[in-house]
Amino acid sequence: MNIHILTLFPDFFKGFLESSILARAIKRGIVNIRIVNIRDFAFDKHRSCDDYTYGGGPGMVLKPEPVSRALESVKKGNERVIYTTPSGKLFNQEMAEELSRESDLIILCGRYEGVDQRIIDMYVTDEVSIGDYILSGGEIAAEVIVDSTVRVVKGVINDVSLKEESLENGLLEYPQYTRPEVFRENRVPPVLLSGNHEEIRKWRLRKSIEKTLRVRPEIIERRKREGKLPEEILEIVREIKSKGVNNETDKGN
Ligand code: 6GU
Repeated sequence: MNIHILTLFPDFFKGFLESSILARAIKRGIVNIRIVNIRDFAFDKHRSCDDYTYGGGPGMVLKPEPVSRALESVKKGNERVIYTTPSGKLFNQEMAEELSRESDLIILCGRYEGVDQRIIDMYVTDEVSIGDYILSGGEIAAEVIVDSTVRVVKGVINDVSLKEESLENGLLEYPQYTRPEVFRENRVPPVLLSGNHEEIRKWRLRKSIEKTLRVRPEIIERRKREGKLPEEILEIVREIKSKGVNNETDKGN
């Protein structure tokens, strides 16, 4: 997979590309990431990339010429061009999985008040936001998109861990423990030491459901509407609800 990231702040990506999973995927040749400095395509005297907004108002807008030249320099054909902006479609795991199946991606990092609309109209296939808050630029969003996309590219991390973690049943993760068995008088839940795999599976499922009902109840409601919750889960949901959702913690016992 080839990813081109177009930005006015290429230094932003220095540490990022050296981070573990990504660095390994790059080293193994599974992904290829190129950072393109938009300023290298600004040809006027001051190499300026932004200008005032027509119609008046605060903030600067990314000029179309340098951005289009930068895009043309990396575009091969009909690959997706993602523009990071707080007014885009909300990014999620499903999008990461969809993007992970593409062979080429271009990500244009938004800055200032945004980019000239003609760039969006002419080149952008996906306007993407990573959440309902404002970042000072699209670089962090681009990193989020690349990280979550690359780690689900086939062969980057092993299938078993992907399947386990991925909100496969749509629920949040159950609690995890490692040694020691007792830490400052707090024991690991005994069921996890029992060796009874079916009991462990049921305990984890219940913990996942409890946590989801507590912090993201809308996930359960949506999955229910979509008919995506198996009877085993529905039954536990009903049981927990009849007792009232435990609003404290997800401590083990
Ligand atoms: Cl993609 N860009 C900016 N500037 N802020 C954001 C965002 C993107 N997603 C959420 N907030």
